[in-house]
Amino acid sequence: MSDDFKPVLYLKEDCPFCLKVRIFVLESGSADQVTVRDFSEGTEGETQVKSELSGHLDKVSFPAAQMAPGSFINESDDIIAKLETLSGKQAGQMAVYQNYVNGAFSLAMTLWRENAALKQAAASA
Ligand SMILES: N[C@@H](CCC(=O)N[C@@H](CS)C(=O)NCC(=O)O)C(=O)O
Repeated sequence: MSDDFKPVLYLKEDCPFCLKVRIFVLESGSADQVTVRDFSEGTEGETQVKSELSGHLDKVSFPAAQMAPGSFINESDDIIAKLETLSGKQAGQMAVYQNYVNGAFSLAMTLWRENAALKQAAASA
């Protein structure tokens, strides 16, 4: 493995799961230990990232990460666990991260589940 390799994070704009990873990276002070590939929905950047990841993940979702050359993972919590090891910092000790996960992120998940249930009820009415 090249000594120069930095884990690559594939982060979509406006994705609440990606924001968890962004906050972890910033609050842990590990921004210089990773390379971030940012893109927005519907852009050429998204097409490129998806084709780059498609052969490496069963199902492409974001955030995704290449933690070592050729070793790809997704699932935000799995990525954060790897970044905890890399940075030596614990998400549980981070005030901004915890504030986001327990506040806006949790609310977004609740609203998403309620919306999905309402759509399902409306479709079967
Ligand atoms: N359980 C996953 C959920 C990730 C997820 O649903 N990400 C959305 C974006 S917010 C996604 O990848 N959607 C498909 C896409 O954008 O192509 C995680 O924690 O990483």
